[in-house]
Amino acid sequence: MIFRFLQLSKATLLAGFVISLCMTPSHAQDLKLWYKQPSKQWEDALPVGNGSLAAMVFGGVENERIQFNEETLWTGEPRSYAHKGASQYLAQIRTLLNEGKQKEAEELASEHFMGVPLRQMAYQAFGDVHIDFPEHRNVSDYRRELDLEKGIAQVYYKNGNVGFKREVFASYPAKAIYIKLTADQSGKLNFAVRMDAIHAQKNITGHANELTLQVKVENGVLEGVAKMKVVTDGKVSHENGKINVENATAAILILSAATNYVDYQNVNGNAAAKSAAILKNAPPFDKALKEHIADHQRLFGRFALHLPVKANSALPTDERLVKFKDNPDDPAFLALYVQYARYLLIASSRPGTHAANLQGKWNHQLKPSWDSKYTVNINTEMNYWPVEMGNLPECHRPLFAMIADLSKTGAAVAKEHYNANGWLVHHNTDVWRGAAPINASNHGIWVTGGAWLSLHLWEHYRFTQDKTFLEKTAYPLMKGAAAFFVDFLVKDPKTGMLISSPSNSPENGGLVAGPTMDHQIIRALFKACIESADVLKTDQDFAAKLEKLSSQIAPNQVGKAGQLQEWMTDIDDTTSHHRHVSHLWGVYPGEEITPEKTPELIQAAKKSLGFRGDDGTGWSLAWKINYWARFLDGEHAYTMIRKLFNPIMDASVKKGGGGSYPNLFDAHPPFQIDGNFGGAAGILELLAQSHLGELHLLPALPKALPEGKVSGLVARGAFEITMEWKNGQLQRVDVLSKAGNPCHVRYGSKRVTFDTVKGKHYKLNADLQLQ
Ligand code: FUC
Repeated sequence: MIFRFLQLSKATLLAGFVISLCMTPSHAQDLKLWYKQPSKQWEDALPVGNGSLAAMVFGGVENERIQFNEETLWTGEPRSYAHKGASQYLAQIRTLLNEGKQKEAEELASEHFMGVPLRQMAYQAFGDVHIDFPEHRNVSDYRRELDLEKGIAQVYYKNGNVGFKREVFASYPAKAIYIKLTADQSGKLNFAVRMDAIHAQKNITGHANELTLQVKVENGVLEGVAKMKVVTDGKVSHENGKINVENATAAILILSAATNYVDYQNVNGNAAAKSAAILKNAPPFDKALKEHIADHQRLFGRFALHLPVKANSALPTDERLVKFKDNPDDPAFLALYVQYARYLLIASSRPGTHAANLQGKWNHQLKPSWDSKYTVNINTEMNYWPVEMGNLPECHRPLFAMIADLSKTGAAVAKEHYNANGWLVHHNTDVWRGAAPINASNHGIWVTGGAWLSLHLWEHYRFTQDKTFLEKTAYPLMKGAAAFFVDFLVKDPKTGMLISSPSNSPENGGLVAGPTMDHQIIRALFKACIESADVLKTDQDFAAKLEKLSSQIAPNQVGKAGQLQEWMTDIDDTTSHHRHVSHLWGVYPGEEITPEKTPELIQAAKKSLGFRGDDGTGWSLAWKINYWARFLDGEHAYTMIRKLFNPIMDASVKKGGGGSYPNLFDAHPPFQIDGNFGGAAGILELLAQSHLGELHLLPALPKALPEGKVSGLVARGAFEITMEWKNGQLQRVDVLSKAGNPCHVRYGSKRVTFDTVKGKHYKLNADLQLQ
């Protein structure tokens, strides 16, 4: 059957095209990733996303591949991972640890204390859109790019003397992915489009101008339906699940995808109906594009970072990345990296969607590394490190929704495993909100995942000063997380201090009593609850109880090598280069160890980090940037940034340290998105820090960034900073007070304090004098 769709005006289509094709790559400060060749591997392709849908655009010439995901397609089914009766073994495990019998404790825990099943479930690839252009064999002027400001991936080239353009975006308002194909000469666009998937259970059908892909996961109850509609001025025919378009000037493909997942307890959704409704309601391209750009810019445009453009800044992104290794004189590249992280947050974590997982939402495999789930002993939290400073507070919300779910599943685990009130999460979770210990007792029994996550609620309050949020959302969840530790903390027979046992210093040293990191996190959570109770004028008794317990928790200790001890006993291996440096949590993201307040502990923390060395996986490098920023050592932080930008051009190389792929995705290796976010947060920490109640401007500016300008950078207390620096010196700063709090500003040894009125700007000169 043949259809003709004549809704598109050729004149309009051609007008936009010519302008874009003339764009040259000379606008080096443009916030674009761009390349002169198509992707050779997945890690070259360019990501788009609207929070729930994600896609990777390869930009191939004869075959365009758009690999896509929908965030709720996971293996498994609703279940509680709690191990019935586990709490009967708690006392025995503790006793074995106290007696120094770690192996026996781990064995007992393996048998009776681990989650059921032992492993959590995996995030799944959904499908691929393939667009074939068999005539395109004589190609010149190729360019593909990702425009971070507009949120659009584009491909341009000429085939013979005809110019072709593709635009791809994932719209949050329309809930769909739009692909527009255009030729700059009338009727020259010919292609075939089809869908496919790597799932064993799949079904592809077509009808008129629509294609449907149904998939079902191998191990589990979830199924997905993706639909695509083709709208064109060309001739459309359908054969065997493939749509052919001939003699067109433009074509628009609209893609929707959905699953039967409703929430972690309910899988009774209707994937086909949801997917069809999205397509039915999808606005026409021009309207969708306009709404998409407006929606994207409302978030993206709040923050700007200008760092100088140098010779290498004009290069394509992959060449720029390679050049940076030996000649890092390309400050604008850091600005691009920060903005890319903001782009990726907007694309993977929007209100109403799930939190960004280990790969954000971008996954092309059925067995992705670590199942592309949520590892909460660093990785998931790191995803959200730049969200508040980067002025994207609403992108934090999916994490809060996940915490709310976990407070329920985690309460069952608190009861079943520890006979305790409140809730906790161990080191991982998945779409089913698993909270029990998984994988192995030597690292799966780690009790402070929920506590750390809860501190994100507190941070959101500190940055926004939103008291309603504190009262209704944050405090009840934080209180539940703290209540667990009121019951769980136990007296160490050797020191008489309260300790966290059994637990683990993430993935290092096995099951232990009293890892330093746990104590830092628990103290921070208690402090946050005490301060919240004070703000909300509530729960004074509970706050007093936390205050008392906090003072009894085992303190940070300095060991014989001058290091900050990772455990209760002084057994740190100073030759270990382990990727986790968990015991420095109190330096970042915590704040109990600071150069001013605890100089001895800062020295010890530096010693520990020195022993661990500068190498590591992607996220480990990113964490170290933040550590050095908090040590106020911009030079060392910059060394770590260079390492994070280490070019890894071939993604099949999985050995060696971390770095960045050609599409600037973080390489653990393999791809893990946490490093993108942690790295961006680290760069922002060089420009401003606000965790100690004052706006500390340019606290750790490296020599490599002597000048720049930032605007819309958010600080705790709800202040928005716009500032400029030159020759490594602050020139001027404008502080917007969003909540009317008193403002304390610090620059070097200068300090100033002034009262503010909500909504007013305060301008200060380089001497911090109000102008
Ligand atoms: C933790 C880390 C690994 C990896 C995984 C997802 O287990 O130790 O390096 O990042 O999470």
